[in-house]
Amino acid sequence: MDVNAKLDRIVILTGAGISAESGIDTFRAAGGLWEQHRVEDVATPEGFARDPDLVLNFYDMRRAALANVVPNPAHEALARLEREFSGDLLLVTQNVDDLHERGGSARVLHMHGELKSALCASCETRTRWEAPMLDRPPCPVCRVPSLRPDVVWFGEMPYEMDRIYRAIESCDLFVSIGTSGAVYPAAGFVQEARRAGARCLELNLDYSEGSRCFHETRLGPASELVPRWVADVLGG
Ligand code: BV8
Repeated sequence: MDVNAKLDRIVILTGAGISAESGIDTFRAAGGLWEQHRVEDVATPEGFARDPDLVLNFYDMRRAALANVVPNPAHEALARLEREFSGDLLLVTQNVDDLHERGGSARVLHMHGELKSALCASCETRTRWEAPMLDRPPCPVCRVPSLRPDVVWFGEMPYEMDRIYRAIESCDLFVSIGTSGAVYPAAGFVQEARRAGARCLELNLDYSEGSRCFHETRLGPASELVPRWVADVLGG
């Protein structure tokens, strides 16, 4: 099937794999983030309540590490698609890094939040944030020292789910890039897209848990597959 046939609306979902070649650890690769820390300890509200210093330090380290990495050609290709594609494009990322933005994408939906955002547990304000949180800085709005990473943990509701489902319901093409398909509700988006009649394309280094749901899976590094796919869409 020609996944790039007549295209008016594209929804893209990215995961840790699109940032892997920039040097950011994925979650489930050998030596990845979840090998160094149990998910339950660092990516759940219960883990945060149990040991806030461990969790704040885990995210402080990841936020600081952003200064040492740069976007790769896959991020830059999606920014080119945003600039040059004449139809509707929604870029949804599960990633909490800022590489899509630094690669030139202006409209990015971070469904799992962002390292460079702080959420106040007292007044629920979300604030752009670059500094550590381990030293309990006061919330810029209510001044209470109750900031947490503005990141969606397991058991918490991802952001803008209604907007995402509306876009999936009406898209011609759903493209998944660099994700294992291990975490819901993101892992279920491809089923929603198929139900809505969209063509579904997967660009990934390996087969994922959702590969059987895609019309086409292309295996390889994102820095090669994504620029080639974008050139095909824009040239087509
Ligand atoms: C929720 C932020 C509902 C934190 C993350 C069924 C339905 C709904 C929910 C559930 C369900 N079953 C279970 C649940 C609960 C749970 C869940 O899914 N659990 C799993 C373990 C089964 N889901 C949740 O809790 C979610 N919330 O459902 O709320 C609700 C309802 C009512 C009331 C309240 C709530 C919230 C989940 C969000 C968790 N937060 N991240 C942080 O970053 O620290 S999850 C994290 O892992 C990522 O954000 C991502 O979403 C997920 C998967 O990671 P990937 O990005 O895919 O990375 P991974 O390492 O796994 O894979 C990398 C891939 O890249 C690989 O395939 C690899 O081959 C590829 N790759 C590597 N290199 C390259 C490459 N590809 C291309 N090029 C390369 N170079």
